[in-house]
Amino acid sequence: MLAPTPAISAPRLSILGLTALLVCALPAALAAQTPAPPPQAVSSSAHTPTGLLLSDTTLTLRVDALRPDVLRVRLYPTTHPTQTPEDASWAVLPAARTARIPVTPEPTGFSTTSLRVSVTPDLRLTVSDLAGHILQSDALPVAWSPDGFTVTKAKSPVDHFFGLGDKPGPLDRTGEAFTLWNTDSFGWQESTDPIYKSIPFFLEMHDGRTLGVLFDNTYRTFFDFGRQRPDRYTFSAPAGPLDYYILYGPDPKHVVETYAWLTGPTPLPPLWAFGYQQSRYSYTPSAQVEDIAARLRADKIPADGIWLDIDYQYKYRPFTVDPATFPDFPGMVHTLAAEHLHTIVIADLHIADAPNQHYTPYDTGIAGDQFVKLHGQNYIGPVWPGPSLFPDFTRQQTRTWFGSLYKDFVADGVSGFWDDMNEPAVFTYPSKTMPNDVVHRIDEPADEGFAPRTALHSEIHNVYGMENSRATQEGLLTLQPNLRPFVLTRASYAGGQRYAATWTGDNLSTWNHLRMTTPQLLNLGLSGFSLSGADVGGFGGSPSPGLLTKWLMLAAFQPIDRDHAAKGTRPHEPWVDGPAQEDIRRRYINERYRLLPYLYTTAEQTSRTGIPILRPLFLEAPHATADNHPLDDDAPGEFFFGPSLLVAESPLPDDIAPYEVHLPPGIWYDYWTGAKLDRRQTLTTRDLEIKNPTANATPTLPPLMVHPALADLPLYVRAGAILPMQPLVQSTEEKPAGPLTLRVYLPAADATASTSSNDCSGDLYADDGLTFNFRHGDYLRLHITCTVAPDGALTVHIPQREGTFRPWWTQYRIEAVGFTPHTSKATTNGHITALDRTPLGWAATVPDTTQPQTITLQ
Ligand code: NBV
Repeated sequence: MLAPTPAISAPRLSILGLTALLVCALPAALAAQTPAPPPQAVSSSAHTPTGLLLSDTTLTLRVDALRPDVLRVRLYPTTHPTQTPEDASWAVLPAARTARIPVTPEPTGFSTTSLRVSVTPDLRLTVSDLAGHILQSDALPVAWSPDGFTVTKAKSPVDHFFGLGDKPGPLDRTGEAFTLWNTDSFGWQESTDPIYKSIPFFLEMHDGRTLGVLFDNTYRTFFDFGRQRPDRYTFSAPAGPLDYYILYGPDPKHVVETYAWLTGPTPLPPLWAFGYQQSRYSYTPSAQVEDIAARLRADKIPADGIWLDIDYQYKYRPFTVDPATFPDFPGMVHTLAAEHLHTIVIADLHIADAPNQHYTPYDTGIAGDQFVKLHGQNYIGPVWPGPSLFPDFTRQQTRTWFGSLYKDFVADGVSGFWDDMNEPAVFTYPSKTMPNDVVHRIDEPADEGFAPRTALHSEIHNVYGMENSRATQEGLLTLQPNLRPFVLTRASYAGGQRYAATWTGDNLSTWNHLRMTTPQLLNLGLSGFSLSGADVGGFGGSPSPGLLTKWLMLAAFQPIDRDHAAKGTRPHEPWVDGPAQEDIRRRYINERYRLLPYLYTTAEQTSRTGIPILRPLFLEAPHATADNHPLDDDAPGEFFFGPSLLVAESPLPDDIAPYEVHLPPGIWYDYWTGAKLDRRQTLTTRDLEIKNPTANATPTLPPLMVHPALADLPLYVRAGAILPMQPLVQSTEEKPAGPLTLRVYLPAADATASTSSNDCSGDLYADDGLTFNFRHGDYLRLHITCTVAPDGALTVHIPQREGTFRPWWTQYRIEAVGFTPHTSKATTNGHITALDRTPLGWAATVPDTTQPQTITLQ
């Protein structure tokens, strides 16, 4: 790890409760920097109503409780007792950043109703829960020098780390070190670091208790989770604020929810964003785009979007269309729309340096002085259009101008926008970005806390891409206030999930890259970015038929499902390898479309709670192992798609050998066959082991062994889940023909089952899929529950609807999996219907009365 030169730990003397602190012996370097105060002049009032504030001659520590389970820690040079650094953030929402609660003072710190904080005389911080478990503690005082600072925390051998966005490598980041500096990284590999995004948020899981840390510093930062020393972890920066937030669980899901409280959740995108997306660098001319659309429809590959990459533009100039290759651009967009396909276009941020050429982005940008500067002039760097200028996105005014550039595309009917190259990538080597001394201006809304000032690129670099996507989103909201924008960004920072979806950049067509998508998308979800995907089939290189098929299968269960490929690679569309491969690929895309009500319901929950769509096993089952290690460490190919569906890809997808599937304890069903798997014994045995390590009454259940064929992807559903599903459509704009299915996976009916096995419920959310009308009540939400009687009868309760939205269905089809009928009849509101046999179980179709309904299958 390239840590900043550290290491001055000024000896300090302070005890909470004392109002006067002694002046320390300052190391020469720091003493030279800091004006020496008169002896005994520095004082601290230690306790504050919301935390503590401790100063000595060199440093001031401030800890505030934002909520009982959220702390903010700041440390800064003591230049003047009342002088505090700028209290500002691009990541943290103003309301969360400024939230405070009263705390209870304690001799060495304070407590809240969840946490106890204590500080040693040398300003080392320890955070415990109220039962006395140490959750986090500084192993060393902060090392602070003119070259930066390092925070060093104690790490135990059973600590596990997650987060930091889509950095390559395993899901569990223990033993690794990372640099955060947004970097264009074509063809990155497992060991490549940094890549495109900087999300300085991580979760630390220790013996079943989870904490989150957001280190809100936009400079090039460093994280070491035990690589240098297995008993320590560190985070550091060369400059900028030492400002971090501690989020306590103990449940990891609670930490993720709290992170959404702090930085905002991923908003609900338009429904079409969950459809299959077809992309390529580049479909051109427009006739080829129309051919692709026609083939998708002819081959009955459900799809919702076609993406245009940089070649549709005139001379690669953003916000232009090449009239030679796209002579009737609006006409083409309308042709696609008639096929229920959305057009999504790339619009990079770099503005061609093209004076006197009627290039509006340049002309208006120059007129409004919208670009970043170097040595007093507009900075010009080479990118796709040649010499280019770079908008000054940390100015609200510049974002407004940039956002207005989308006007013509919006008028043409373009639905979504793709912000690429926004690290920012510049064709200058070796930095691949603009110089660190480029000058940005900060002029942000007052509640974000920034004083209007200039800032060097070294401070702004990591937020530049996020602010670009913010400009895009804000622009679209201004142009179409009631339409949900869809923006895809490559670079971002913590909190960037508020503005855009993301993808993992330029991956490669290799089996290893397919494998890496799982930990990447899981860590992105844990880091706030729920709406994410990886280029399906791999961007660089040409996938073999089997690899492309597997990739399309897996991506059907990822939040964004976009097939994309680089120039010069072989075609990637689902039909390219003949009917046998295409059939498999279509089958999985079809399944995604059948599951859209489940996916959309999950996404809507994400937009309120921050719990991601794609979830590691430990998020749903944090105590699935005897020693509380995350089950994911045993099952690297597995993940939850929403709350109830578990995808079990092979840990080595190119290997045709059998592999182990580790299911969290409980009853599970095979999604494809409806077969029931009882894994409850695992919990019982492990419980016994924890309580009495010598007890060995029942052997622990071994993992399942599976050996799927190329066309099979093992999927499991937890007992008690209700999956809302719909008839197959070719696009999300098509009205499904038939009932809404509520597929009920029967819970255990026996008394010995654990409570979670007995829980039987599911959610359903629907709205118009496009507008913000849901904010005014125009949505439908149901929390459906079910029970199994001792005689095996299944009763499903559909409660009173929430919201005014009238959905497409008029009937429910209750499909019971794991159910044995006695009379083969269903009763609802006094009406009796016959059950019919389905491939997975038994079903009854009943009208949706729009009123509360109780349906009993027996
Ligand atoms: O715009 C072209 C590509 C794009 O297809 C890809 O998805 C981006 O990650 N872009 C990078 C620029 C050039 C890549 C070689």
